[in-house]
Formats: sequence, C-alpha cells, structure tokens
Amino acid sequence: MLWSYFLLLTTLNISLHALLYPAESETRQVKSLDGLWHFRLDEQGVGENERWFAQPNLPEPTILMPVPSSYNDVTQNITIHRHIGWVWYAKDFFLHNTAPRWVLRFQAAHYEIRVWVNGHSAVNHSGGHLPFEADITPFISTNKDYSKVHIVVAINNTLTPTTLPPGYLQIHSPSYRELQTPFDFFNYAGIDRSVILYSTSTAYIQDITIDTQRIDYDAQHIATSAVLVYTVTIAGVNPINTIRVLIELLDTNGMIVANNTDSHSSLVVTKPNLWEPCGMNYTHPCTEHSYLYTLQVTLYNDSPQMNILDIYRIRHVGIRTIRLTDSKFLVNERPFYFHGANAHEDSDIRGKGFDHVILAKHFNLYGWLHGNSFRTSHYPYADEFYEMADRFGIAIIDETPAVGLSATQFVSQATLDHHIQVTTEMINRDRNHPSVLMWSLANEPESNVPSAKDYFSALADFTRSIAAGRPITYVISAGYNNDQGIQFFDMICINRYFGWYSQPGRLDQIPNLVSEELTNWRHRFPNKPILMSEYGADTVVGLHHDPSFMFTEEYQKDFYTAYHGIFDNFSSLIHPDTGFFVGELPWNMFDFATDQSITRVGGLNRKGLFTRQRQPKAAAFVIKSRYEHLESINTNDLCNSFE
Ligand code: GCB
Repeated sequence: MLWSYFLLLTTLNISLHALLYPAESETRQVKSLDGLWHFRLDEQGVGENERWFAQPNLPEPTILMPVPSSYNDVTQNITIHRHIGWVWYAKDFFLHNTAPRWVLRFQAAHYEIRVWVNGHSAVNHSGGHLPFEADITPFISTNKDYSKVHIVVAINNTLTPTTLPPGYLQIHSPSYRELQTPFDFFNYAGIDRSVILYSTSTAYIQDITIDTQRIDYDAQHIATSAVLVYTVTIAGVNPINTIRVLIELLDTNGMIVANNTDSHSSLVVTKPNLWEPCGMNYTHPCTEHSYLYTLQVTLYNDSPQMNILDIYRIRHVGIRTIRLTDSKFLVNERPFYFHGANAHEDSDIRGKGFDHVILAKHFNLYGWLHGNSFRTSHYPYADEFYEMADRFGIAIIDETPAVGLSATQFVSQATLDHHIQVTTEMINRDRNHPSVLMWSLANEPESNVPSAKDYFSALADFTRSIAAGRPITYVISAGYNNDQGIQFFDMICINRYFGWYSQPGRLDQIPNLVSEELTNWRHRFPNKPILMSEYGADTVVGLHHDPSFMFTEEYQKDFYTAYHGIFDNFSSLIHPDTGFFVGELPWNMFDFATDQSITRVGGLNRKGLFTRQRQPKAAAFVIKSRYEHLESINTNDLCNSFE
C-alpha cells in the first residue's frame, strides 16, 4: 500500500504551529511552577472515575514529588520505581490577574497526560519529550485581583504497539505485570521537564520561523552577505489588518543589522557573522561561543499611538547553511566532520528529569572532549540543550522517539499517523536552532522487512516538505543489502558493534569488518555520505585486564582505536577527493539506566566514556586526544564550492 501523506495531514489535524519557548519580555510574564508537587500512585486506575481532579486535594496517601523529575528513583520504594499505569500530581498556587491571557505549558511529561485546572479539563497529550500547552484563562476567575489555581495532572506510562516508542504490556499474573520495551533505556516517567505559566496580550505572536536562505562569499570565503527568510504568525486578533509588525535582527551589541515590516519576508545582512559548528580547524573550540543574532518581533496596534501589544525575541538565530554532496556534509560550504558522542537524558535520582547542573556538565564535558556533536538518542531533548548547543556551536542530530519499530508498526496506520505527528512537533519546536543539522526519524527500525519500504517512503516524503533545510535520515542496524527504507533519505547512519555484539572479544577482527561494511554501503549508495552513528563496548569502571578483555577499561580503549584507523581511510576530511565518511559518534557519552536484565549489570548500560556520575573512563582520554587531532586537520584548502 502506498500511503498518501497529504490525506494524512488533512485528516490528522496536525498543529503546524510551533510552541514558542516561553520567554519573558516587556509584554510577557513567565512564572515557574517547578518545585514539590503532591503525588500518588493510582494502582487500580480509578482516579478519573472517582473524579480526583475535582477534589480540593488528591486522596491520601500522597507524598511530595519534585518537578521536574522522573518519579521512579526519587524514593526508596520499588513499587514506585517499577510502577506501570496512572500516577497523579497536584499543585496549588496564586495567580495575580495582571494579563489578559495565561498559558500553562508542560515542557514534557511521559507518556499519556491529562491536565485539569480548577476542575476543568485543560489539555490532554500523548507522547513524552515534547511540549504541550493550554490557554487556561477561561478556567481562572477574573473578578478579583488574583486567582487561586489548582492544577491536577494524571500521567500513564504504559506504552502500547502504537505509541512512540512502542511497548507491550504482559500480564503474567495479577501481581506480575511487565512492560516489555523494545529499546535499551529505562522507561522513566512523570513530569520530567519544567512546568511554566506565561502570559501574553490578547493579540500575540504565535509562531516565528527563520531560516538562512543563502550566503555569498568573497574569494577568501569570507561571508559578504546573507539572506534570511522568516514568517511571523499572529493570533488573537480579528481583523488582522488592525495590527502592524516590526521584525529586527540585532547583533551581539544590540545593533539592528536588518529589519522589515512584513510578517512573511526576508532580511538581508551585509558582512554577516556566521554561526559555525565548533571543533573544526577553521572554526572555534567547543568551549567557546559561536555567533548568535537576536530576532526581535514587535506587534503594534495600527493606531496613531502605535501601542505595543507584544514583543518576542529569539536569542539564538544563527546564520549558516547546510548542504550535502554525495560525499560531504557541508556547513557554510565547508566540509563538516561529526566527532562527538551519543547521549541520553539520564542521571542519578532524576532519571530523565531536566536539571541545569546536568545540562551545564553535559556541555562542559563535550568541551573537554573536543566533542563537536551529539545525537538526541532516542527522542527530542529538553529545549535548553538546543540553546546551549547553539551557543557553543555543537551540532545536533535531532531524533524522534521512534525507537524499536518492527514489522508490526510498519503496517499500522495509527503508528504512521503518530510518527508524522511527532516529527512535525519536533521540527516545529526545533527548526529555529542553528545547531540542529539533521533530522533522524528513527533508531534501528526493523528496516529489512518489505513493509518498511512504503512506510519510510511515506515518512520521508512527508518530512521533506517540512524539513527546514535539513537533511533527513534514520539510524540503521539492518544490513547494507537488505535495508528497505534508507533509499528515500539523504544520509546513511549506521550502528555497528563488531568486537562486541558480534565477534565478542576479537578486536583483531574489527578493522576488516569496518572496512568491508563501509565499502559495501558505499557501493549500494554511491551518492550518500556515511556516518557511524553508534559503536561502543560496555566497560565497568575500574576493571582492568592485560591483554585487554571485554568489559575492562583496556578493552574499551583498544576497541575504539581499532575502528579509528579505518574511519581515517574513508574520511571525507583526510581524503577530500575520495572520502565519503563524515563522522563518528561513540555509544555512549555516559553510562545510563536500562531495565534490569542479565546483560545490564546494576541496571546500567555501561558503554559510557564517562560513568553515570560524569567521571571519565580511560577511553575518554583516547577519544579526547583523537578529537584534538581531528580538530587540527587543516581544511582551509577545502573551502571552495563542492558539487
Ligand atoms: C544499539 C541501540 C542503543 C543501545 C545500544 C547497546 O544499537 O541503538 O539504544 O543502547 O545498541 O548498547 O546495546
């Protein structure tokens, strides 16, 4: 069956608007609702029938639960850790009636969510990892200077064959229920990102998109001018011609470098400062900042007074282009090489809970490692990661939560619908971040089955129409000769574990196998660059053995070294004329939590270069010195245009 994605779009009622990050301005207030919320399990799933949302307090027993955080590891209670089903959160606060419109925003919660405000249903959402919000103005009283607000949230972490990621509930007995998850990380749940209340005026800026359309260079490859195209969407006003809009691009000194008064048009910047990815010899180290402009959008009343109605600023506008040739990944028309590491949103106690300490450490460690990129394996991360990546010039491959797809999902219209929905939400949220260089639509689907062909063809067709100038890919575990879907995508990203899951203990086998693998893929797809999107070995910190044995720190070092020589043979940097290999991302930057199993000692995947507490293993130093070396490769002679 050939899917018709146009039909899907119309029937699905997909929101094509981004949810602008809640930012304070002269016209917008932001209030954090993070902190301790009341929390309880609903093991029998009776809360909705018993109308817990309409009661002044959740029925006891409740405990206090931090938001943001996954709830699983905060207590000593194993029942909470492994709970499957509904949990409830509640919080009360006062809101001063200082604005005409208030929006309640969840940066993410996992997985199925219902929200009530003062007893009214405010919003339902399916899917973790992406924001959702509700205008709660109708539910708060406006006849006083303040309102008392009672928020109740019910969340169910049960994954099903049509959720993303999918999951399979097994009921072995009334006391033994198990959620089987076809992916290798713990299914943390709860309100794991911030909850924010923000205000807008009645007429407000609903959405902004901005993209670099072109950059012109002089003979020395210095940018002489750039054209940015933008769209501003306005809501809450009728008729629209009573409103004026001013768009201004500001440099880092706050000087206006371009402006316009159309809501959909372009800005021309002369002598632009480009956003550059870090860690290339022609750019900057990953500890220093890349150049970011601020886009300031002001909404006026079309009256002689020109009253300001709304102001919104995007502070992370980067001027840069992306283009793929058949063998190179070009950023600003220069070859970019991904040398970073994959990660997870995962840390002790918090699980997948967002935390500024973990965020700052994440980027400090990429800076230390000279790591210039990461993939948001296997779901979109919190917005703050993208803002930091923009700042440091760290490249992101932004991934949907479609991990663990099998033949069952490829024949499910519900899965495809949700996959399209989640891809749209991710692109709408992240498209204005210059650090996002590519969209990854799935991790290791069972793409060797025949039904994968139509599924990925439809998904690629749809995504291309909204890709905002980025190439698209998915990450492959299938073989070069049987993958059915990547033909519709732009880049080959392969995960390979020679010397670990295959040929365990045989480091000597790695070079030939990697070489054969890259050659075979190239032979089948001579027009698509190739990236090693995962390779790695579990390593118990402090375990040693000479000669190197699996699980020791020595083995992890030798494992990586065995791959590197072959990468260099095919590198598009080292061999600008013949190379087609554009990057390497070890699995993983940090040890991370998984389900308990006989292959995961202490419930951790231990393939981190760093422990879960962010301390380096021996291999981290090997990778660091390799990346320092890659960073020093002189690419200046490569800056001419590539066909
Ligand atoms: C993979 C998966 C990743 C796993 C990793 C492993 O191929 O993409 O999610 O964690 O292997 O360590 O098994």
